[in-house]
This record gives sequence, C-alpha cells and structure tokens, in this order.
Amino acid sequence: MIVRKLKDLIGTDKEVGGKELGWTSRRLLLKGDGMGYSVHDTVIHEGAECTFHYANHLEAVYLIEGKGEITDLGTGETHQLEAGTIYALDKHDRHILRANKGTHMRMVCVFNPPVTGNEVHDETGAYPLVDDTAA
Ligand code: 9YT
Repeated sequence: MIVRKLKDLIGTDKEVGGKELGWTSRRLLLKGDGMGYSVHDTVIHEGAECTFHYANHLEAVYLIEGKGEITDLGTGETHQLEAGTIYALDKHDRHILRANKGTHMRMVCVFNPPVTGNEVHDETGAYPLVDDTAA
C-alpha cells in the first residue's frame, strides 16, 4: 500500500511549475508507482491563463477549490468551473484554463497513461510520451 501526504511533497522534485508559469502541480502518484495512471494536485494561480494540450495523454480533472473557466480551443466553447466540476479531455482537447481574479483553482488530475515525472511541455504544450523502460 502506498500512503503519501501532500505536505511531504511540497518543495521536493514532486512539486513542479511555479507562479511565473501560472500553475503548480504536486505529483501524488506517478508511473513508477505502478497504478497505470498518475494523480496530481494542481493549482492554477489567481488570474493565470494556461494553454495545455496533452496530445499523448487522456486527462480527467476534478475541481476542489476556486472558480474559473476552460475554453475548448477545438470548438471555441467556454465552460465555467467551480468546486465540484469535473472535465475530461477525452479527445486530447487543446484548451485554455483561467482562474478568476481573487481566487486560484485547485484540482485533482488523473492521467492515462501515467506521467513519469520527467516530461516537460514541448513547444505545442504537449507532454511527450516518455519511454522509461529503455536501458
Ligand atoms: C490542470 C492540469 O492540466 N494539470 C496537469 C498536471 C500538471 N501539468 C503536471 O503535473 O504536470
């Protein structure tokens, strides 16, 4: 059994991003944990606007704090987000996340396939698939 606490990940290499990027993500479970998915506790900082495109991953995101919106860059549609909202990027949808003024958004994110922890966003905003099984 794996038992892990968010407070123990803060300030380690499991905490990525930063205020200057508009988002901070704490990787609760990664590929190496062997679950077949990764789980992240991600904050979109107040007033931030972030464009993401997970071309190689499916992602479900459940908002637990704050308010904001998501724009689907494929359709142009914008949806309001609040605690208790889930969105699933079932078509690898390119999107923009915005946290409203005066609040951040905190969300629990699940990735399939799991993030290994070594990805960096490429020039398109995607995470490449990392093959960490090679010798
Ligand atoms: C909101 C969102 O897409 N979070 C993804 C997790 C974050 N980009 C990470 O942990 O790399």
